[in-house]
Amino acid sequence: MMIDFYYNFGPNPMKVALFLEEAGLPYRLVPVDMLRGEQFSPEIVELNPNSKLPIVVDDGVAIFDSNAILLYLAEKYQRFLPAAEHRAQLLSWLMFVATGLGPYSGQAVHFRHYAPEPKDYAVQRYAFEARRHYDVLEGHLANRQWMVGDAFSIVDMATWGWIRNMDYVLGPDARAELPNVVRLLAAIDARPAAQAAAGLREKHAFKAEFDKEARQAMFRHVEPAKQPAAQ
Ligand SMILES: N[C@@H](CCC(=O)N[C@@H](CS)C(=O)NCC(=O)O)C(=O)O
Repeated sequence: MMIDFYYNFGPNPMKVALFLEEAGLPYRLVPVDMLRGEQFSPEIVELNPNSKLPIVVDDGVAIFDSNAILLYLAEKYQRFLPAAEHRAQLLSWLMFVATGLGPYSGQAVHFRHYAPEPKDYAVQRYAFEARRHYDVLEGHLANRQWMVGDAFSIVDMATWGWIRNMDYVLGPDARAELPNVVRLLAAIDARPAAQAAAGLREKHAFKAEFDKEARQAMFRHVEPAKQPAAQ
């Protein structure tokens, strides 16, 4: 049994890295360099028509989208699933991360750090929505140690992928106003598996320079890649 893990160090692949390390499953790393546009290669598109990471191929079965991967692996290997009575909460919070926390945080990063001027309205909109989702987390965690039930689960892993990037998403001042989120982050960061997942950074030199090639891969709405000549 071997799992192929197509990854980079983005928030979404890191959730899956944490699961694989926590579960102690044997896996092979397949780095995909998104600043070089490798996510658009035929091999990747075949596995994930959406051309994004992470992707896992487990026993010949390909699965994409980080939260789907977490649920799939948790159910398959019966690890890090909240108790059955918490099933509704598991689905609600996993979808909250998948459809709210993640996308709004991602767009907040885009507008805050990458968009050209004028961008005030968009920065305000996405900073507000990202922060609103973090505030929902903060309230939810006020009287509980973990996201769902009373044990560490895949929902904490999904949340970790984003909250470990809190400063970059919300700016450095937010931390002081989100003590419960910071507490969850510290509890997960202290786990050896989280340290091993973070250590994957040393295993491959991903491209760092955000040059024209990177913009052609990441910002195709403004910098379309050169199309191959018509036959
Ligand atoms: N909903 C997807 C989002 C995946 C995603 O946006 N991944 C980023 C890295 S964290 C990516 O592959 N970006 C490449 C691109 O946008 O071209 C998930 O949760 O897995």
